[in-house]
Amino acid sequence: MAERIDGKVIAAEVLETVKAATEKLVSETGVQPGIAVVIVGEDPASEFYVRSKGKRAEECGFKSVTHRLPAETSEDELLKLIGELNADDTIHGILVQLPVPDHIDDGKVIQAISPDKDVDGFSFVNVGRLVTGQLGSAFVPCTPAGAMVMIRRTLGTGDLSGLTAVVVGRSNIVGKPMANLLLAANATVTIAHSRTRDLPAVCREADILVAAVGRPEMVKGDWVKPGACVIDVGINRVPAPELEKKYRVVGDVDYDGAEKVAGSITPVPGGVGLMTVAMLMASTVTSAYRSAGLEPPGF
Ligand code: NAP
Ligand code: LUD
Repeated sequence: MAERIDGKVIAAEVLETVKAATEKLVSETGVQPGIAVVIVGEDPASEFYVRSKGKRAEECGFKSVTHRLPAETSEDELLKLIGELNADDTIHGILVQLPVPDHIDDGKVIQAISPDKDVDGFSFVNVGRLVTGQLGSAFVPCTPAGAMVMIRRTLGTGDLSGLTAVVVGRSNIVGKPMANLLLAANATVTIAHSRTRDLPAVCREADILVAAVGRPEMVKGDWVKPGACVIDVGINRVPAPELEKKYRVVGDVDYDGAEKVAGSITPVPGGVGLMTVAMLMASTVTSAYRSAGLEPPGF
């Protein structure tokens, strides 16, 4: 049976480091890290994630501001708010929760955030830094950054030389940055997607298998190489009439099948999702250290 990689435990460790770094920054410079999270519209899942970000930020000792805007907000209004947050010295991290309503161009919104405050790591500057291997100055997207922390803790090393990694999914927020991080760690990386031929065979090659597809329990146990480290990024709500809330959350991996074959595996819920929120706090305290001209802690 595979080792279960516990997102709760690892996220709590990251958050402890953030808290200690915040206390140090405040006592040495008087600067309190500040984060602004913007949500447009009322998607219940986004609302849940944003609430959790606000809670964790307060626990870390940050100034935490959540801007809740109605679904009818115009693109110009949103861009104006971002301009104000860019100019606000008490805010070190800005995040616009995605997706935004269709009438707003998310690309425009993402690029409007100052790269120095882009704790999501979605701006061209931060993507460029990641792709060119300048990890010391990049903000890295929180979900793949969190997945890397889990991989490092599980395999006991940040050097993945000689290991084969397969990332299923090529989105800009998960798949591509994940592949770049694995490459920077010296893994031999394959990116698979909906046009990949014989996906099960490609997955079976992976010492590290990352699923970021958005299809409930698609990756089966017999797609997993014996002993592999399996990272399930998927968050899918599937109908569950027997439950009061009428749905349950499952990943992109068939956990019961995969845990019989894998060496280690992340659960859903309780896995990568918790790391996403913890790494957002890590990036925000990092941003505050940089703005104060100090060397941030490593995560
Ligand atoms: P996305 O933008 O929809 O991208 C999905 C990717 O999967 C695409 O590259 C797509 O290929 C590929 N794909 C779809 N069907 C496939 C199939 N049958 N076989 C092979 N590849 C297939 O999704 P995303 O934003 O990356 O998110 C992926 C999952 O992670 C979702 O469940 C999402 O909810 C979850 N997520 C979780 C967190 C977290 O914190 N845990 C954060 C972000 C996202 P093409 O490019 O060819 O279309
Ligand atoms: N937009 C994200 N949109 C969606 N899971 C998250 C997320 C927490 N700009 C921007 O926060 O990084 C982002 N930046 N994302 N996501 C997904 C994505 C964004 C996903 C899961 C969780 C944030 C989370 O807390 C828990 C878990 O996996 O245990 C609970 C899962 C549940 O729904 O019960």
